[in-house]
Amino acid sequence: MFINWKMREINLKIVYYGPALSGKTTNLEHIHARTKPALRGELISLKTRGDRTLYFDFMQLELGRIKGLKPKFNLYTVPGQPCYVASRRLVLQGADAVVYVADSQLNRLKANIETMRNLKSNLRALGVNPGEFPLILQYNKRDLPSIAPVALLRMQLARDGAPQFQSVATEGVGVVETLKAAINLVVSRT
Ligand SMILES: Nc1nc2c(ncn2[C@@H]2O[C@H](COP(=O)(O)OP(=O)(O)OP(=O)(O)O)[C@@H](O)[C@H]2O)c(=O)[nH]1
Ligand SMILES: [Mg+2]
Repeated sequence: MFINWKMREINLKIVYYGPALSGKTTNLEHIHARTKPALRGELISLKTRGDRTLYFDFMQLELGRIKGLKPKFNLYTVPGQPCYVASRRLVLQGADAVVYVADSQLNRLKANIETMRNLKSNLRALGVNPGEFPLILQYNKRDLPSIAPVALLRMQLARDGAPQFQSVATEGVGVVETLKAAINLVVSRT
């Protein structure tokens, strides 16, 4: 969180985190396409040639007011590929909340668990207690055939009380609900 008193702006950071190809960038693309241009900035995507996130995606949303201040939500995605572990930590720095985008496919269960472990270790390295950090879970790709039951994903990934959503990011299902929950969580702690 960063407050610019001169501009009366409050900057809040929400990071979409998760394994490679889970749908993080797709979430931001949908949010960008659905938000009025007056309320949002450009979607900045730094991609590899194969359309994979190289460093991060970024967009800014302006919504409502908090205590007389204008909130600016800075949305980021991390690159999910294992080789970009250092970039994930950099992007995570200063986050006010994380949306964990899990890939529901059974053959990605291990990758989901590993990336959750990586998130927790990165939070600890940044001096944050993962047990108290605002976390929202999104179980994505619910349209695909070989997916894990939500109960299994919940058992492996979730923490008691963390908001959870099922989604099909390519169709925009569950995307806005997830973002709203993240915004609510961040605002309630501001
Ligand atoms: N069937 C299906 N495909 C999806 C869904 N969400 C995303 N995809 C597809 O999954 C692929 C990866 O999506 P991205 O949004 O680029 O994934 P990412 O998490 O940003 O990947 P990295 O940047 O490599 O970490 C793309 O081909 C998407 O179209 C979904 O809900 N259902
Ligand atoms: Mg991406």
